[in-house]
Amino acid sequence: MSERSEQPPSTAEETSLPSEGRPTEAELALYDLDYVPPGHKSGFVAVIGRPNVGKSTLMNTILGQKVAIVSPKPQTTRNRILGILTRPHYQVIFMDTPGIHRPKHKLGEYMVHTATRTIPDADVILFVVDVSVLPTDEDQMIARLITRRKGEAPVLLVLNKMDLLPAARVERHTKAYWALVEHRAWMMTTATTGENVDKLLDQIVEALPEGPRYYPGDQVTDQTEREIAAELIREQVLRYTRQEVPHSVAVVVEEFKERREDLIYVAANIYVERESQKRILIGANGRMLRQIGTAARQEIERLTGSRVYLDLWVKVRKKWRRKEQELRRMGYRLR
Ligand SMILES: Nc1nc2c(ncn2[C@@H]2O[C@H](COP(=O)(O)OP(=O)(O)O)[C@@H](O)[C@H]2O)c(=O)[nH]1
Ligand SMILES: [Mg+2]
Repeated sequence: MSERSEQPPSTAEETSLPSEGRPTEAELALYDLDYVPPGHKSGFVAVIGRPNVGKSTLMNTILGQKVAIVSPKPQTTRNRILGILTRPHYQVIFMDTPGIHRPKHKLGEYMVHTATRTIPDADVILFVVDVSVLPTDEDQMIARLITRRKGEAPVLLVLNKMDLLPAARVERHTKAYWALVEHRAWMMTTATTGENVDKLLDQIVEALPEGPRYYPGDQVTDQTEREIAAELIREQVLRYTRQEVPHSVAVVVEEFKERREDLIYVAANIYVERESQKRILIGANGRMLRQIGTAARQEIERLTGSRVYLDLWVKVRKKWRRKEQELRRMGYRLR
């Protein structure tokens, strides 16, 4: 915080004086796309890796807020999500991506395509792996994709989940990952606690080219409030359901509007592929849906800073993950 907050103005009148509470030069400059200090660095950082290694957690930790939802289930992230970090002398634009894997349906294909096409757009590639286990064939596949990339974007290797790596395996595992792909630098991190994440950020900024500020300083993501709300609902569905249900779920926010000054009305459909999944989601006497609804509402209230009325409906769309047209309706379109 600034010093101003330590010395509250003595009267209400003072607060309205133009000299009080005015942003400093440096603060103003953050929001001014045309003002770029000499040596300003910026660029797009593709966060790639196989499912569940901690890509979204890492981005959220760096940004200091939840921009992408996270869950212990693989394939949580479905779209490319921007996370923007603006500081006086740099702007890092993270592109969080779905995990690269061997797709089994149209949704999977869409996800892998979304992830791989960030590679040529990137100024820096963050290749995130789970260092607590040895490289898998998916890691190898991603390493090949990176090696074959066109252009010069440097690769930073992130050995995440260091907290789960037993000391006796440190050498063997790190060597295996170092050998996987040519990289400019590497860092061992624990994304959940933030261990070494600041050092990784230094490496990222170091690797960025000089460039303009692409987004205003107060913009943290490219998702709309509606899209984030839909994701927060899906996050709770992932949290409370098991087995095949999580992957069969899509959430679409149909309405998002301020009913009163202090109340936002949100209506959303949760789509599943089968009647049996719908029954699971609703639960005995509607208990499951209430649980999901309450938790999601609290998350949306945190996001908006307002009270929220959440109206949730569960609907069946047979095999939506396999149909192009249905994917588009659920909001999964290449952008
Ligand atoms: N122990 C541990 N768990 C982590 C770490 N980073 C992420 N996770 C967990 O791994 C799971 C997958 O994380 P997520 O960010 O969704 O992975 P993504 O699929 O690569 O985006 C979640 O349960 C996270 O809490 C870490 O450094 N250590
Ligand atoms: Mg993710």
